[in-house]
Amino acid sequence: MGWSQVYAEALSLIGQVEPRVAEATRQELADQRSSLKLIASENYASLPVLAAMGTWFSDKYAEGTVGHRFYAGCQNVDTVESVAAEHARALFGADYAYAQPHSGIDANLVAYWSILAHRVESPTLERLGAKSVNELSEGDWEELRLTFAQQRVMGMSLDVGGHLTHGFRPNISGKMFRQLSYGTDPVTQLIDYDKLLADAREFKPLIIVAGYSAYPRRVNFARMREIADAVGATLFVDMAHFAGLVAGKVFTGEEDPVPWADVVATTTHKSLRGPRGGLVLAAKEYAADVDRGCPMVLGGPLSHVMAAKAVALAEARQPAFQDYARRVADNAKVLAEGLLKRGVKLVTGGTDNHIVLMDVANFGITGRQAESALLDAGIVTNRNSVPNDPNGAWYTSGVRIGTPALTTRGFGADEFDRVAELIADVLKAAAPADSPSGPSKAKYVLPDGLAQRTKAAAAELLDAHPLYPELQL
Ligand code: DSN
Repeated sequence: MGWSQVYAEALSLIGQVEPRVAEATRQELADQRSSLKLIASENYASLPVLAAMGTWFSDKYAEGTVGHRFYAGCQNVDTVESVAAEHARALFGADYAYAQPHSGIDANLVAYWSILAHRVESPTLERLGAKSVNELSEGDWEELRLTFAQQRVMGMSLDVGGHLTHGFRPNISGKMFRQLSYGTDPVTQLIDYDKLLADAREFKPLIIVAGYSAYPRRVNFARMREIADAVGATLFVDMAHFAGLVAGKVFTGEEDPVPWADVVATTTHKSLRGPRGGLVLAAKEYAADVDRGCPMVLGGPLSHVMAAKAVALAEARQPAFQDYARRVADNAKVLAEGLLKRGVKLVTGGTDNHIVLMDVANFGITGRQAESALLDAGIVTNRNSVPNDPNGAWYTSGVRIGTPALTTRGFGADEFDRVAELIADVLKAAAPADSPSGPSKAKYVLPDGLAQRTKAAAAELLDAHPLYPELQL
């Protein structure tokens, strides 16, 4: 029985219970097949990874850790969690790996609470001669809670590509910590490490967070380590976006966060090309506290997803993954150069990771209009603010794109140059629609036929690189 029959049978079974879900699942495949997926944080997991997620492991509770569960009968969950952690340790050269986080935000919460436990809770318990928080008097507990609330974190500014979970108010990290952002140089738009060090000396953070979700450049983690050491901070790296480039040995030496950071968190579904989920890597001193992630901040582990993480991490240890990661970075450069030569302005003037951040203001449209016009033309992206964005975080002046997904489909330099041409043509032709109060910031107009012509051109590229060719669905 081939993959087609397996999935056809599965969809038929689903359809017998809820046809709308079966139909939406089929349609999602059709939509993903027929559009240029350029969302920098998305990818296509392999069929073995997808298959590993759809099993009866979903039915098992397994709170606790390998060999130390709060439920009986977890021997098979122990196997998949151990295998996932074993692959993660080997792939990234980490002392310790924790495969339970359900998402990137969850992984970051595990990281924060492991650091708070290690740096704040443990010394307090030791000072008071207590073995656990349950032994503290009401007064000591209250004092410890207030001490948690006084801790400080420094993270990259949202305006220049940081992430909400790096201490910003809409996320719980901003409510847990006092936060100070670090930014980029106004001219080069690159991280200003000297200013970061000077600010860190003043602010004295417990934690410095390195990592980004919309910064198209590499980070020098050795320099981040020096800065953290200079102020006594723990270095936490959120590599959710670029984990695939670390796994694939594109980022090595000072650009590989794992040897420099105390704790590293990631998602598994972006450039790493695994199932939707999270992972935490830690230096030995933090391992025991990371292990307390469930039930500290996580619900029971999703064992079916841990099984899929194990499969994806095994794939990422194959030589072919290093080739993939190199192509992701090479393709991003081609995409950036293709856009630049066609008059599209890019934040930082280019890229050296998998992200390209376009500033569309000079076309007289907002990021939101650009995102919608591109979608109309079969190109899926997401709008994103650019440094000092006059249009704010909702309309924005930027559009973020990336190469991981289309590289998985087999796109190379020629295809990405053509993609750049299609994008540039749409951006140049798009214009704000009129609204009763003047030019709209959301609605746009495109010349007749352009969206259809772009879709047809995209279809030529996509048809030459089919998605899941094994599936005749
Ligand atoms: N949603 C992820 C991204 O698109 O970068 C980050 O949370």
